Amino acid sequence: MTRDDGARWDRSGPVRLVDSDLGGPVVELQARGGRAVVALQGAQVLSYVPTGGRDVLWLSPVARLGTGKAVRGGIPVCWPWFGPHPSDRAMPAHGLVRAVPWRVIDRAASETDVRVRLGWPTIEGSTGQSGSHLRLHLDVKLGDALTLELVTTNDGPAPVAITQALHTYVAVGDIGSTEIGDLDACDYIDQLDAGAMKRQCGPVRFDGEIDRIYLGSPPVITIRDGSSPRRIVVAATGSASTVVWNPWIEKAARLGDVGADGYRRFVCVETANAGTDVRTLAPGATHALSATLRCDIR
Ligand code: TA6
Repeated sequence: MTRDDGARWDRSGPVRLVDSDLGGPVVELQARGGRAVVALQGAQVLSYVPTGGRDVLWLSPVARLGTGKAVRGGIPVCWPWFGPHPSDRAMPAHGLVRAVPWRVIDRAASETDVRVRLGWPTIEGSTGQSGSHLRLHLDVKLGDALTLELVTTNDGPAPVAITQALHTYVAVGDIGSTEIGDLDACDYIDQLDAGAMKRQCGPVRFDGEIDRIYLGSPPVITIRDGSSPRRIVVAATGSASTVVWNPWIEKAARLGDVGADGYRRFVCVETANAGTDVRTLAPGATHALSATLRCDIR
């Protein structure tokens, strides 16, 4: 297997490019702290299994690469807009890069961790914002935790505003006994109530569809899975908003790729620049959005 730059990939090393059984090429990362799988399509992390534990990420039971559609699950990259396009409803939800093949730019391995850098193949014009020239790469680093850093650089002559998210599908034993305590007293935009601004009171618990953009959210959020001792910690940088979503029964049925009771097996906790947390990059400026996932009590 050769990389885009022609260098030969070894098939046994800690960073391997292989053809997955999902129908497309993936990068497999192996380190002392666990293993992860990143699809070239969308630079989408599909799996993260800490050593001695189980997958931190939920993946659709009907996930397929190469269909032209984004895969549901793992950590989709929503960029350069989150949700519907701000002005053009003909544009796809969650931006333009989830279903396109990214290029492997670099990889590295040390005693403690491994890393792969994937870049977006085209720069100018494809961001849905006329005349913009944005450069994008994603670093995926696996050590004792999994860190994703999504870096945008404005190579154009004018300021460009973006919204974005690392749309993490956190695997849980049962959504009904899952709670998130760190968002208490945070304001949120309720996407299910015409964008009404509301305030969180107490832990976030789930007994129906939830689709909220929390503003001013804390940098570290813990998901407590009541059905097991497991705690998943999501730590953010470059973000001042967190999206929490679960489709519940009816929306999951409409989506068609969640599976029979799949809605009970995940909660999306998305490290974002969304809602009013818009990031404007001046010419030559760079913005990095990062999420680190760690599993406490495996
Ligand atoms: O992150 C929440 C959300 O914006 C929901 O409104 C729902 O649409 C979800 O993303 C999944 O979007 P997708 O385009 O992947 O089906």
